[in-house]
Amino acid sequence: MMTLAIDIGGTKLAAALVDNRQQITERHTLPTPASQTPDALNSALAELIAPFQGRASRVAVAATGIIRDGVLSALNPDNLGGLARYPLTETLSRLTGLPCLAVNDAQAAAWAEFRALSGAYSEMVFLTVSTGVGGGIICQGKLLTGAGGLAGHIGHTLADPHGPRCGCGRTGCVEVIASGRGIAAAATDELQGMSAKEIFALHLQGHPQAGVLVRRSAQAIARLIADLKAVTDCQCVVLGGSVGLADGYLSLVESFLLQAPAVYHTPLMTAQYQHDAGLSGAALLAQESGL
Ligand code: ADP
Ligand code: BMX
Repeated sequence: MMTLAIDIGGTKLAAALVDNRQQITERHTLPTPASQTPDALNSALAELIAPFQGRASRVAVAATGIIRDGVLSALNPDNLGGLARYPLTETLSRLTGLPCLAVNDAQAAAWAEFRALSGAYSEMVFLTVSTGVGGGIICQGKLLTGAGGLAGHIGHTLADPHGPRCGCGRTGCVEVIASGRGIAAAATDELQGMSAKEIFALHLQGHPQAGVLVRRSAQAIARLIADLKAVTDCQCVVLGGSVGLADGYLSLVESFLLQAPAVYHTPLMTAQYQHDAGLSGAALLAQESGL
């Protein structure tokens, strides 16, 4: 049975066919529409899934934002604005004629990565450092989604009370400092206007100012991991997202984490599904739910 898996991120949209053995047979990506309106997302989704029409028997979506009863609401409207209550599963069922399951992108990725660890751990956290900073928490082998879908939104815990204001309405969240958007927003002088990808590439070439921005991000993530260790006593943390997977980022986070007392240390790993963790996790959850 084929699943049409869709990943809606703040920067890119991805769709793929996933079979029951989690093999991804085809993948298409599109930029997330810059015009943050329901109509723009409707059109982008229609374009994204067009090549897959009639080729799957269910749809599984991993999406940035809080997902409650198949409805998407942005926690940080700067990342995916204009979508106070976007009817995600209803829209995709209408477009495809198929049943649809939707889950937060980082929660979905956490499930895929937990399954990939084949029962080695029962307590783990997945962390995506991407357009935003998202998370998925596995507790006693179960994915936490919370009463209303908010569980795991660890990018919106405090990194710096004197930091910049976050799009979610709070001040100094981890996301506003460590995310791709946060890295780009803090750039000054010749780095101003560059994306996190460009800044990261310069950091790898030894650019000192770019290095400061990347280390500021990695340090905020390391502090977050120490907090998560204290809250969940997780046996490992898995890192994903394009910043999280970038060359050398995990080792930087590790070096900052090692500066904390040993009780806060936990093994760090890169996502086995790499950039496909959200797609794979949504497909797995749909399969396991018997949709
Ligand atoms: P999404 O948030 O849509 O899931 P990504 O995981 O690709 O998408 O994250 C997008 C962010 O990652 C952007 O801020 C982008 O500039 C940054 N980025 C993309 N590629 C890289 C890279 N190779 N190295 C560092 N940052 C990257
Ligand atoms: C934000 C929030 C989370 C999401 C995280 C990573 C919105 C729109 N999104 O904290 O739900 O999991 O970003 O999202 O409020 P990504 O787009 O970076 O993958």
